[in-house]
Amino acid sequence: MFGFIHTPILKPFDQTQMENSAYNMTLMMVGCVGLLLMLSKQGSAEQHVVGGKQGWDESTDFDSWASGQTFKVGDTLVFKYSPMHSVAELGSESEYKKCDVGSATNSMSDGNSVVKLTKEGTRYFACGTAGHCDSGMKDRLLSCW
Ligand SMILES: [Cu+2]
Repeated sequence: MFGFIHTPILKPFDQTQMENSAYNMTLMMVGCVGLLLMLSKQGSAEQHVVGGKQGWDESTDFDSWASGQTFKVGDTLVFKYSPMHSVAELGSESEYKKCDVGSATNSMSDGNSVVKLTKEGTRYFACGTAGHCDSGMKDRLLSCW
C-alpha cells in the first residue's frame, strides 16, 4: 500500500530534482565561460606599482600588497623609491629568506625602476640598503600566464 502511495509522489519529486541539478550545471557552465571571457579581456599587460601608493618603502606591507595583485607574464613592475633605498633582485628563495642582497642578480637605484615579468615563476626583490631587507623591505611575487 505504501509503495503505491509513495511512488506517484516520489517520481515527480525526483524528476524535479534532476531538472534542478541540470539547471544548476548549466548555470555553472555559463558562469565559467563568463569568467574565461573576463580573463581573456584582462589579457592586456598591466603595470603594478610595487607597494601601491606607499611605493617601495620600509613602511609598506608588501605581503598584503602582493596578495591583492595578479601578476601575469607581460606585466611590468614599477618600483618608486627615495634615494635611501634601492632594488636588488635575488635569484632564489634562500637568498630571499637570508636577505642576501650581496649576490643580487640585478641591482637598481634610479628611484623609478621598471622590471618586466618575462616568464612564469617567482621573482624575489629586496632593498639593497643595509638592514632594510631584514626589517621587511622585500617582496616575493609569482607571475603566471
Ligand atoms: Cu630600503
